[in-house]
Order: sequence, then C-alpha cells, then structure tokens
Amino acid sequence: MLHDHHHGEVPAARLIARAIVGAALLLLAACGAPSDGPTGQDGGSDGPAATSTETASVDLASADLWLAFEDSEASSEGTTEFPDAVGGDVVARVVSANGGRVEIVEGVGGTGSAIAFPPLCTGDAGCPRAMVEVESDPALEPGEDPFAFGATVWLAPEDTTTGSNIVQKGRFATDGGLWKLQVDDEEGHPSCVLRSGDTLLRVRSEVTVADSSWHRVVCSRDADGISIDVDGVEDREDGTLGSVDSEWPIRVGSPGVGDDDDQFHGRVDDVFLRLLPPT
Ligand SMILES: [Ca+2]
Repeated sequence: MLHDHHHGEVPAARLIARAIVGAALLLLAACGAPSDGPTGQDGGSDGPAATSTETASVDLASADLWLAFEDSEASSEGTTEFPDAVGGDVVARVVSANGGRVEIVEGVGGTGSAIAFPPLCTGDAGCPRAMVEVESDPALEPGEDPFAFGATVWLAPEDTTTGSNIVQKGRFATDGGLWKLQVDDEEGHPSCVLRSGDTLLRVRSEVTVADSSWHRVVCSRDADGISIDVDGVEDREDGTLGSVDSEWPIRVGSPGVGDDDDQFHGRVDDVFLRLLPPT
C-alpha cells in the first residue's frame, strides 16, 4: 500500500481499469443470459407476467393435454380448430350458437395469443354462445388416479355471473362423473368441482380472478381430496372420490351452447390436463 501511495497515478489507473472490466462483465452477463435461456428474446423482459408465462410453458410441456391457442386453422366445416400444444392427436374445435365467436386475443404478459369468449349478455334467450370442445379420449381419463387440470384466466369485474364454466368434462348428472373449473359467484372466486357417481366435492378459492388481469388456476385431485390453487394460493377440501371416467368431451368456455348453459365471458389461455401416477 505504501508503494501505491508513492506512485499516486497507479492505484487510480487500476481502479478505473477494474471498473471498466467490471462494467464490461456486467454488460456481457446482461446480454448473454437471455439468449442462453429457453425463452429466447422474451427472456430479457421482467415482471410477474413474463415469469408466469415462462413457468407455464416449462410445466405444461409434460402435460397430457395443453391448449396454448398459439396456432389455429379453419376446418373443412369452416369452424376454427386449435391443436394440442404437446403434440397429442386431439383437436379442439369451436362450437357456437346465436352468432357467438371465440376471438383470438393477446396472451399472458402480452406475448402469444389466448382466446376470448362472447361478452356478457343478460337476455333469457338468443345470447351469443361459444365454447371450445375436445372429443373424449380414453388416454385423457384419470379413472381413480390423481390428476390436475386448469387454465390461465382473465375476467373483467363487470363480467362475472353466478355460473361461468372455464373448463369441464361431464355435466351435472351425467354418467362417469364430472370435473370442472368455474367462476360461480359475482365476486369472481373460482371453484373446482369433482364428482364420482353421486359423490361430489367442491372447493372455492378465497382469491378472486375478476380484476382484469391474468391468473393461473389449477384444480387437483389426490387420494385425500381436492384443491384449488390460484397464483400459488391453495384452498383444499378433504374427501374420498371414486373413478372419474366419462365419454363426455372436454369443453372450454361453456358446458354447452344452449340458453341455460353457464357461458364464461372472459379470456382463457393454457388450458391443461395432467394425469398423475397413483399414490
Ligand atoms: Ca397462449
């Protein structure tokens, strides 16, 4: 140190040199990291929305069904079709009534695309109706095993109803049981419902999704009951359910396109189903 004090320019020059090298390393790190990551050019953006998009993509690549709504095409019948993003054979088709449409909108975090269902309509009959339907497939039946399903959802506070179905398989009293995710109160709290035979379990989240922002909602069934997870906040209901295995299609956005069906009036992305190993 004494030596440095005798040559005053030397430590100053060293400090500047270190500062330049340090800054250059920081710049290299900042530029290099995103292009090395799986998200490519999107990796440099920040904020919770970008993080959840990345998380969803990583998680859902191993799901049994994943509707990402990034690609669509017109079928020979003129309806819109969406492929399974994990490469399965199933195709999701738009079914509509009364001029209802499924519109392509901006996806989570402003990247990619999602779908929007018809706006709120309070008439008793003739309201625009639309849903996206995946035909029943034995490969997508949980039976007695644990499974999870869900979606990323966006809902405006003024578009809630006492019955808005986001994704489901089976209906109220149909054979083979039922699983569904819905928003069934005007405050926008989502709930998961599972039924096997006559036994029904329901769990509602304490978190609302009706605030015009995206929320990731996951319903799970395990050996001890069912749970709903909204952005990482979990609520549970204990109980024992038997087999859930029906020939009904998976329907997104509404359980049907009739006047009394519970049409959802928000946006949906990343619908998924994941079968889990027996416990
Ligand atoms: Ca998407």
